[in-house]
Amino acid sequence: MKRPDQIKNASEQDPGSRVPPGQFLTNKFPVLTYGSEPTIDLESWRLRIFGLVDPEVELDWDSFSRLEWQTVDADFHCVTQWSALDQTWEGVTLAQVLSLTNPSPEAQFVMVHCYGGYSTNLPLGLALEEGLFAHKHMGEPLGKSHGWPLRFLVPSLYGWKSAKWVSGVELIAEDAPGFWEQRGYHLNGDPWKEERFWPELTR
Ligand SMILES: Nc1nc2c(c(=O)[nH]1)N[C@H]1C(S)=C(S)[C@@H](COP(=O)(O)O)O[C@H]1N2
Ligand SMILES: [Mo]
Repeated sequence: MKRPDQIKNASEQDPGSRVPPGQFLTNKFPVLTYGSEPTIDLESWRLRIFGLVDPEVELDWDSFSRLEWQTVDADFHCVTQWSALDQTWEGVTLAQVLSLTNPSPEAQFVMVHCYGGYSTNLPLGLALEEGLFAHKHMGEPLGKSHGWPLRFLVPSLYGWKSAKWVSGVELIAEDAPGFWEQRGYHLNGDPWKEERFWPELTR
C-alpha cells in the first residue's frame, strides 16, 4: 500500500480523472477579478450581439429573461491552478441568442465584452457548442463578485474565458487577443493541453 506522501496527485492516480494536469481541487469557488467590480443596474443593462451579424441584437433584461433557459453541469478550471468540480449553472446558450440573428459566414471567432472593460476571445464553433450566458450558479442568482447579473461560461477552457459582467459578444473573422490574451495568457486556453501562457514564454 502507498503512503499518502507517495501519492503524487489525483491525475496521476487515475487516468480517467477530471482534474487537468497541474491543477488542484478546491471545494470553494474563489473570486478572481482583475481590477474593480463594475456596478450594474438592471434598468440600463443590455446584452449586445454585434460585429459580423445582421441585424445586431440588443436585449434588455426582460427580453433576455424570456428566452429559453437551460441548466449546465460542468467542472471549472482556473489557470491559477484551482479546479472546482460539479458546478451547476443556469442561463441561455449563445446558440439560442444567435438564433435571433444571422451570423455572416465570415464569422469564425468571437470577442466577449464586459462591463468594466474586460474581454476574451474564443473560436465561434466552441462558443456555439458550449457558451452559456449564466445568471444562476448552484441554484442562486450570481453574487455580484461572480458577475451578476450575467456571465459567459465556457467550461472546457480555463476560467479566464468565462467572462463576468458580460455586456456583449462581437463576431469577428480573425482571432484577436482579449484582455489577458494581450498580457501573456494563451490565445486558446485549453486546460487539458495546459495552454496557460504564450508559447514563447514557456519555451
Ligand atoms: N469581467 C471579468 N471576468 C472574469 C475575470 C475578470 O477579472 N473580469 N476573471 C476571470 C478569471 S481569471 C476566472 S478564473 C474567473 C473566476 O470566476 P469567479 O470570480 O466567479 O470565480 O472569472 C473570469 N472572468
Ligand atoms: Mo482564472
